[in-house]
Amino acid sequence: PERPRSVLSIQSWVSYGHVGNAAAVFPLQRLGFEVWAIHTVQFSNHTGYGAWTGAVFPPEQVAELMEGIEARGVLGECDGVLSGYMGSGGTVAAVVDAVRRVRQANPAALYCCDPVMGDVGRGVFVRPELPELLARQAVPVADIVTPNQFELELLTGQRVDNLEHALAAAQVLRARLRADGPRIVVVTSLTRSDAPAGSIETLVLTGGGAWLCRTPLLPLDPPRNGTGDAISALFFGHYLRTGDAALALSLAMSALYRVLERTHAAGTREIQLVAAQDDLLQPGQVFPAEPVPVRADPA
Ligand code: PXL
Repeated sequence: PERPRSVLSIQSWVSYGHVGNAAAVFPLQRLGFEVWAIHTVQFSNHTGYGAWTGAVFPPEQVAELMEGIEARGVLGECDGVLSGYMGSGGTVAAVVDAVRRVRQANPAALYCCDPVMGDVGRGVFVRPELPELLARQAVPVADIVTPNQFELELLTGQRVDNLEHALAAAQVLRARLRADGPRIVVVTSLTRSDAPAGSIETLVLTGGGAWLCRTPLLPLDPPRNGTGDAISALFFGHYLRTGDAALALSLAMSALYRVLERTHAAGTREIQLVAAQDDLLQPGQVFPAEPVPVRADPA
């Protein structure tokens, strides 16, 4: 019998709307994954509204839930760990320990770290200790990192304004990932000065090359929270399915574009993942991933 693929997803939960696990669990399920969700916080809604209710869960709760899952004897069935928004600094160490436990049971499991810290419009929107903790503890054990342009600048201390800058910063970050893994950097929400006007891109850098995928930039104002969470989940899911980073990039960007088209048409503040569910696995319009020349790695 062929067991289903499984992903452990450690992120925020919101009752209303779609960010964190509420933007990642359903897309991964729609791609055919069993999703083991651990929530780092439980809020009424995302923090972009400026007001919310609910609580940040203590980091010990992540460890407690991991112990419970481990006691079921199933950790070896876990194909990947995905992490996103953490409510507190202590949660970073708890996630790193969860990754360690999973790898102990399944050395082939991959860890995809979305270093959720902020974005261009809002600046840093997480607790101030998180950027350094993510950089010091999570990035070095990750196989895949999915910063947006703002987070790539924050992690590397380099300005990202054009394609050359983006590739250079991605290479710096790539060198900090776990050496035994595929080492993939995914830069989302890339709007560089040398790209065609009215477009938005995602850049993927691997050991085998780099690719860009470009879609039209939809006039979404305010910006829709959760798009980064959804694209990380979609990229990770499509990569685990196919083992092909360029294909995963094309499918994830295309799916997200269809979601955002629906969101624009519906005029909703929350991304329309449910309405666009048929596009998550097989997007109705596919934007290609174009290879980008990479200067030889001096390492
Ligand atoms: O999309 C990132 C994110 C995740 N989780 C929560 C958030 C945000 C961004 O606002 O508020 C709870």
